[in-house]
Amino acid sequence: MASLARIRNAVPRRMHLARSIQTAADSTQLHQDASHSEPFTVKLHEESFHGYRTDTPSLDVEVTKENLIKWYKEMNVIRRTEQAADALYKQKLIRGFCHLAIGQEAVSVGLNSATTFEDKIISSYRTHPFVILRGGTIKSLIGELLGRVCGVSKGKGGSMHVFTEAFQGGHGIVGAQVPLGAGLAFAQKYLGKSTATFAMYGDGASNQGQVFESFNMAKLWNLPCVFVCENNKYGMGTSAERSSANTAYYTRGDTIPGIQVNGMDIIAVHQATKFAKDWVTSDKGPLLVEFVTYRYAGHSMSDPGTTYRSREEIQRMRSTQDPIRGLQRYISEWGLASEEELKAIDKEAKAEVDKAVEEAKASPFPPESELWTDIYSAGTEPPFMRGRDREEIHYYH
Ligand SMILES: Cc1ncc(C[n+]2csc(CCOP(=O)(O)OP(=O)(O)O)c2C)c(N)n1
Ligand SMILES: [Mg+2]
Repeated sequence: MASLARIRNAVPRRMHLARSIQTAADSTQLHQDASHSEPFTVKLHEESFHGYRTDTPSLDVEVTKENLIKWYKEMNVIRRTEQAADALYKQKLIRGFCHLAIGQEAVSVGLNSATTFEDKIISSYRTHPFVILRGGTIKSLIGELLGRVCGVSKGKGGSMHVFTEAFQGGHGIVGAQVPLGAGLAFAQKYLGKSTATFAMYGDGASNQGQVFESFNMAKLWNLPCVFVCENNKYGMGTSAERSSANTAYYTRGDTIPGIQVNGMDIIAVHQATKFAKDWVTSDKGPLLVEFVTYRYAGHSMSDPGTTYRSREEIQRMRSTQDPIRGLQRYISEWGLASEEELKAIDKEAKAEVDKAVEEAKASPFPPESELWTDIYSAGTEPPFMRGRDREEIHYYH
């Protein structure tokens, strides 16, 4: 139990790994409990959070072995899936846009870990992980990327337009999802629900007028909206420093308080998300949360990702900040699983993804008749619609 845990305030143990922010747990206490099935407390590094107009979340976090292993598995599955997407794109089996979130797995998995499917999450086009985490399957995600009928959007949306009942998309217009998120939060408040909306946007999107307009309305109406800035340091080929006069994104809500979070540490992301959900569902109004993270790959598949930053920078981030390796180190160090067990989880994740890829490839492309469906809600269609040229006309009635 948490109360049994002896929390260590001392300097974190792995300073030499140069992770800017770390967690530390009481390994003595852990070794006394061979099953590790009881919750235990870890202490986050004191630099895990920064606050603006608010106190920061507690650095003491209660976790369980089951949760840590689950997050490790989810992050592995997500990375393997995105690596598979990368390969399928290079084989020209995925066409059009494709944006990968490799390196940013702690944000999606951590956010999901502290929310329920009743909460709303809406984001941009870098959203493959949320399909897997929130009700979709690896097959339905890959199928969508391949444009097949088994895809979450029946193969008609592609990489940027993925939705599930518990994930509100999947939006290609930079920043457009932020006012939509405020609208979702408005509905939650209007319907008297005790749930939260997480409206996500990037460092690049953060300078848009519609983002500030959404902040203003959410504050005026005290909406249960968490505005989540996923600061992966770049908007396409432009660094945050070159695009934003103020790169402390968590301070940019004016009267809306904010917290900055180490987005490479899943335990910090989990704790911050819990804090944010509690905040907005206790009628305190909106909150800004900035997750500081890093994208390893290029902006999209057409960007090698190395013309506006050095290879050394990417390599340094990979070797010192990687969210999966970071959690792996904690799990090993705290004696929760052996190296072999962790390797087996990764192997299983790869096999699961390989199988899903084969199944998705076997799914057919949608028939042409599908071009005319899912545009209007049933019964509200116009008499006819024009297609790609004048001669192509589809009559609904
Ligand atoms: C309104 C609009 N302007 C420009 C673009 C082109 N565009 C696509 S992504 C992007 C950069 C966004 O960067 P950021 O918000 O940091 O998100 P990230 O890609 O890093 O996740 C731009 C300018 C767009 N899709 N929509
Ligand atoms: Mg960005």
